[in-house]
Amino acid sequence: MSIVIKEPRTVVRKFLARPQREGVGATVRRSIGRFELKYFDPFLVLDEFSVSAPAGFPDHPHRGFETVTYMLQGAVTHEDFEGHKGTIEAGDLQWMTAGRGIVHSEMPAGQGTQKGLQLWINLSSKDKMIEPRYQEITSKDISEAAKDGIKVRIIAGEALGMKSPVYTRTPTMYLDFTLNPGSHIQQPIPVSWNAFVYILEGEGIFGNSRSSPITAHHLLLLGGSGDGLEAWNKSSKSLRFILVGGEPLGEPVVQFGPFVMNSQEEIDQTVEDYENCTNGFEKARQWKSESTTVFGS
Ligand code: FJE
Ligand code: FE
Repeated sequence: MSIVIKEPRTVVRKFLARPQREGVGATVRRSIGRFELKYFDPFLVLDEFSVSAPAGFPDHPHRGFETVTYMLQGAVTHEDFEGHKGTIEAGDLQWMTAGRGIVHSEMPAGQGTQKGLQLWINLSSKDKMIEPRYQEITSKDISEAAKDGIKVRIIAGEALGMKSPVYTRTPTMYLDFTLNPGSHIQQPIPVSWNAFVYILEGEGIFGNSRSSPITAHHLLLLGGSGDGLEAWNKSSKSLRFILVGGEPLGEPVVQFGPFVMNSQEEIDQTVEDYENCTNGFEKARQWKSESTTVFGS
């Protein structure tokens, strides 16, 4: 392999994400955002979600961060208070910058179980009140590279010489790796960034080739220095995991549910804005999603 990592990162903490209830009747395996790991700067939440109709995530607001939804199986329809509506299917991505305010619903679109990952990325104080924006990328437009038994889908950032078209306001990398049995990767990560691995399928060895294999639904925090990740698939099945990294913001975080600001005053203001439908929440006044109209009381 041509890329050489001088100082591979090691696994410093490991968490198993167990299923818990979220939204209305939905199940999430929450790794980042749970009590023991409230924040991993700039990441607020990582949920591996599983939802079947009529369960879902009906009308709710967001302010101050981005949500990144990456579908693994089935489809989810989202609908927002500005009339933006769309369905993302397996392999598709929705990168939503909530900024000053979004109110939306996220509901299953197909039969059976819909599965995916939702990552919440914090915005810096200067970006918290920006205009909301969507970047929606269908599976066929996600850059993919393959080499030596490794396949990587580049959701954000760069790998194996390929780049993602996604613009990340908080500098972020997000890679979906599949390693065939016997393969090995070396992936550069900026030294000053926080980075983690979340395993989706199979079992892998991370950081040190002599360490024990780690299985699906585990989150691994990678050591705070080092210039990359080394990982091995020494098993007989394929290994799939995501590698996510981001530049820490180093700012105070005050969270109240789906509102994430820098101070309690800003949270109080946000609650007021949401209640009064002001400062970005104007269109929340009359709005109700079609999905709620169908399923709701
Ligand atoms: C929620 C605020 C929220 N994990 N994974 C409060 F934003 C949500 C929420 C989600 C969510 C949605 C999808 Cl599609 C996937 C998710 C949280 O919408 F459930 C609560 N309680
Ligand atoms: Fe949401």
